[in-house]
Amino acid sequence: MKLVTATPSPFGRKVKVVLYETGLIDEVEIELITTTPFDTDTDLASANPMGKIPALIREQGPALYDSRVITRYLDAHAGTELYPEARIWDTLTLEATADGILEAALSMVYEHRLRPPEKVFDGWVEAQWAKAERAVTAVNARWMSHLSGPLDMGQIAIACALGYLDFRHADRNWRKGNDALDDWFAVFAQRDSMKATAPE
Ligand SMILES: N[C@@H](CCC(=O)N[C@@H](CS)C(=O)NCC(=O)O)C(=O)O
Repeated sequence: MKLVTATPSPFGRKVKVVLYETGLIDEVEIELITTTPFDTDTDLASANPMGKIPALIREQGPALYDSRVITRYLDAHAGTELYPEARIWDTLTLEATADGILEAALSMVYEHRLRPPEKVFDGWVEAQWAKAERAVTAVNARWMSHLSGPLDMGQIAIACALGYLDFRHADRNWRKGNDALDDWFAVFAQRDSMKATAPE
């Protein structure tokens, strides 16, 4: 199998963390590419018509995307329990919350990086940050007991989302007022899978 991704991609990081946590890391070749909505990598586009990373190219069957499909596939392939049946709806909702944080945080980056400076819409950037901030506050208020339970995909996704906020939006200081989540992340970030996949 081949994973098409980029080192700074937080969606790609979720998949790489799963590869480490499931022990599949040596079964998957990792191809690093650069792609943007204005300059889509052609190999990537033939795997994922949306031109987004990550994509997982398999020996048989169509390429898989997006990251949530790939992580669920890898969990099933490895026979692990990152999507435990007993708490599946909580796990999926927490994963969706993390992906929502990432979508908002990434669109803030794109607004500055991809638009001509005179067309950057500060109101849009602030509205996206409001979404991310609300979600982080909600996780701190409502999800700490889930985060403290056995490892699952909700935890991995939230850790990758917080890592991305540190990487791209450190000045926004998501930790302010979210002490429990800050403490949890400090421990989770020490996992080998997280250290091996830190964005550069
Ligand atoms: N929902 C997708 C989001 C993937 C995504 O937005 N990836 C970004 C990089 S982190 C990308 O490929 N951007 C290029 C583009 O949108 O053309 C997933 O979970 O895989």
